[in-house]
Amino acid sequence: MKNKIKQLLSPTFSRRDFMKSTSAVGGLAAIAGSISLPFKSSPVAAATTSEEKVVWSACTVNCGSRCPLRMHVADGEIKWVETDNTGDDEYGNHQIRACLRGRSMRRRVYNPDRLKYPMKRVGKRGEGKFKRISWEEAFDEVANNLMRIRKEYGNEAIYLQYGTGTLGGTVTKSWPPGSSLLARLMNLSGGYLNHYGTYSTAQIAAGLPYTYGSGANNSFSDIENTKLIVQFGNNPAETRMSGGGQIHHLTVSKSRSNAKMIVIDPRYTDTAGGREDQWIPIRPGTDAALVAGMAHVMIKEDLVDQPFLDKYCVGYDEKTLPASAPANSDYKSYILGRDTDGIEKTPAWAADITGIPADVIIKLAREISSTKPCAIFQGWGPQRHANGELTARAISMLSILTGNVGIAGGGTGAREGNTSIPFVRFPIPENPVKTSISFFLWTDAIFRGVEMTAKADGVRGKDKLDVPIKFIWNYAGNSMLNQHSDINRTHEILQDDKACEMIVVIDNHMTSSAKYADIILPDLTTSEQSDFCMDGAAANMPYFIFASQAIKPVFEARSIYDICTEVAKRLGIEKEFTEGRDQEGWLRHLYAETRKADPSLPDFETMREKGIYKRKTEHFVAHESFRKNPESNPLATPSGKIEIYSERLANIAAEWELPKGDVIHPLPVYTSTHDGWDDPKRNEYPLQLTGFHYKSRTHSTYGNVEQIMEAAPQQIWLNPIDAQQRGIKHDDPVRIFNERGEIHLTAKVTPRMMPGVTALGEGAWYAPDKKGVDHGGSMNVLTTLRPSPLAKGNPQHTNLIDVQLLTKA
Ligand SMILES: Nc1nc2c(c(=O)[nH]1)N[C@H]1C(S)=C(S)[C@@H](COP(=O)(O)OP(=O)(O)OC[C@H]3O[C@@H](n4cnc5c(=O)[nH]c(N)nc54)[C@H](O)[C@@H]3O)O[C@H]1N2
Ligand SMILES: Nc1nc2c(c(=O)[nH]1)N[C@H]1C(S)=C(S)[C@@H](COP(=O)(O)OP(=O)(O)OC[C@H]3O[C@@H](n4cnc5c(=O)[nH]c(N)nc54)[C@H](O)[C@@H]3O)O[C@H]1N2
Ligand code: SF4
Ligand SMILES: [Mo]
Repeated sequence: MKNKIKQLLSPTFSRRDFMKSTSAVGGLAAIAGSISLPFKSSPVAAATTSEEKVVWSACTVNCGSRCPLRMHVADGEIKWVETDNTGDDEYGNHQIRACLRGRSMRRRVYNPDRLKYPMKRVGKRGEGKFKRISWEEAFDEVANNLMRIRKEYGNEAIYLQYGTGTLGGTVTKSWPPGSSLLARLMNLSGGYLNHYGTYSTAQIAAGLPYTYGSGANNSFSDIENTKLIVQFGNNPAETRMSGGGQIHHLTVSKSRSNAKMIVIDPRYTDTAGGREDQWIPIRPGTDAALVAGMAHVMIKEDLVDQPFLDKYCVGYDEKTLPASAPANSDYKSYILGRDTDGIEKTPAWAADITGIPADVIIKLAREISSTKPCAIFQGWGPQRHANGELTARAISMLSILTGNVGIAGGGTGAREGNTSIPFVRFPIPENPVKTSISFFLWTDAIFRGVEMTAKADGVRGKDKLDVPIKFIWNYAGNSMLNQHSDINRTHEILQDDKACEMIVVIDNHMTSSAKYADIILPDLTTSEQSDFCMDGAAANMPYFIFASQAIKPVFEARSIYDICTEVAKRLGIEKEFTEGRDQEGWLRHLYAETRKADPSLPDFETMREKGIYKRKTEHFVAHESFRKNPESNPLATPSGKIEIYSERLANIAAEWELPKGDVIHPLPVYTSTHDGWDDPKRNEYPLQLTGFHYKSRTHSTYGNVEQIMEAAPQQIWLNPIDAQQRGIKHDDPVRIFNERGEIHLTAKVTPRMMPGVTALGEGAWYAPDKKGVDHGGSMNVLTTLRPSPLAKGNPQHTNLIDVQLLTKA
């Protein structure tokens, strides 16, 4: 492994490697084989000088950070990669040092999976058989199908798929899709079916605003003012890596306050990793029960902040319940068992559900309520569940009950906050189509689109969908397959090319999603073009990067700006699309607009030369002005207060059509769910399976860099007790399965995973054999397409499985 890491950082990755490995790869083998590429017509243009130059570039993937890369280029080739060298080690002027993924960028640029030419599907959809076509053919094919489908079904049949592969760019920005160049193109020609919500934050973003009117929390930098940090399923050591990432802010500010840190997670995470004072493993999907058990202690022992609850909140007790609410529907009554379910939410009750001993729950409740201020954060792991909307609101209850909202060192219980430097984005005309669906229901919208309604499926802007999805633009996304749920079912839905008639994939690599394309358009990487890059989760040191073109485009790859311009030409809207500018022209224009609003920013040429601009801002304290004066600074809730009881949710619960078992509730209650710890299905599939975002990849991106895969291999995490029961030892090959699919992988047997629960890093590359068994460890083989109740989002961490030792047949 040591060797591999050395290799990863070494400058010797030759052009020949690129070529050699190219011809060794499945889907592209046919192409590479049929077109011989002599060395002299290599993909990388010959340089006039062998002198090395250093070019600022960036890693623009969706990991929550965003890192500058300095590309060392000679002979027209990236030889090696460094990162930020501006600033120093002083916090606030620190270097934004890229993680190992970003530093392996040239292995993504020169990857054997790299898409080289436009291609057209020749086999069945999903088979991965393509033929090379010219760009002219490709553009004609795309434009003609767009016009045909538009005419036959209307613009509502055209969908922009979720894709976050290059959300850090400006011209190249892939997410939110409504801010992408494709949205500009489509909105100039009739519009497209939009989506709301994200795979990242569906449940918390849908739920928490009912409580606070927003999802804001204090910045991590504010931890220097706290006494106690509590992290619910929050793992910035893996999900916000790098010198610019939140993990750096957490570590520094924690060392300044010397605050104690408690980590609540079914896994012992890298964020715990010796920094924590206590790790409390919890059964996935049960945080709301833990909170209720703690609330019981706080109420019984008179530890709640009653004046705060009376002044700032709605529905803690009868006093502040809205008039429309039935008797005993307040939070205190729920906890004390005076509501309709009649169950007292004692620590013992919570212990049965969460797997956390009652005495630990009691001690935690006393500690959180007696240590002031206390900073509670939740990652997005707890909410990526079948009851995630309720869980997100429940966790925030701890901050509310203890009166920690709106003060330095306290917080709201949401995810940590960020600041950014305002930047003018590409102008996107309004979408003439007003309909939108949940980002997660696009597969439904393909096979039963016209059955989908507002009340049953969360269709917005209309009572129901009029047409199914017929055309998909998939730009910088692998959510056509790998990142979406229930891969086997999704495969069936996509394979029918009479249903969705046209899929256009614009990517750098032959991903599993690209295999489902009808037309593949090879895009440039960030290294092959110029762009402004930003929007990292950077606490109180926001920054942006000017990424210059480091190398010429490889093979026939073209930029998204070019691609959209060519399609616009065929749709007769080229002038409207380009407004007479090229990519550089737009960068200059957008930056000039940005500087108009903020003349203190460096000029364009300085940015190009210096590469990065950083700014130090103050701590961010969420809802500080509300805390100071709630009358003049109300929250964005209907009452202007913190709504523990939400009248709006009570109305939705009464009006919406929900499948059996789905719960929408005005209070942040605990509910049990399908595929949860107490689902009867557990007799058959006894282990819970959660996902997590893994350091070896950003979702699936970088998942084909061999050296990184070896440094942090894909394995299923399994507690020694569960392993022993099954005769499994560390590194043994295992079958992982449920009713939806099967994966073969090796086991990581570790006490870092709580008993009864397993975990897989999400995003591994799906690698099915002929029987459909995945050998890549892509966990969406096992996840469900059933959406969560309120957000209609992805419950991708709620799963039941079994694991068996894989014995050779
Ligand atoms: N089971 C499970 N599934 C999950 C999750 C989970 O926790 N569990 N997490 C979900 C979450 S939070 C998210 S955000 C989604 C992410 O899902 P996606 O947004 O689909 O993320 P990636 O898999 O990284 O796919 C990004 C794609 O962009 C491509 N790409 C990278 N750079 C460029 C570029 O410059 N140009 C072009 N054209 N393409 C580029 C990459 O090759 C890759 O195919 O996954 C979701 N899926
Ligand atoms: N290296 C890397 N960084 C990334 C990404 C990546 O793919 N790779 N993806 C980026 C993106 S788009 C996103 S949205 C974020 C995702 O950020 P998060 O959603 O916060 O990340 P996860 O790892 O899914 O979940 C965080 C933790 O929650 C735990 N968890 C799961 N279920 C529960 C539960 O029920 N209760 C509790 N208490 N904990 C639970 C998991 O074990 C995990 O340790 O990360 C971003 N950063
Ligand atoms: S993957 Fe994230 S942390 Fe790593 S270099 Fe890229 S932007 Fe930075
Ligand atoms: Mo995400």
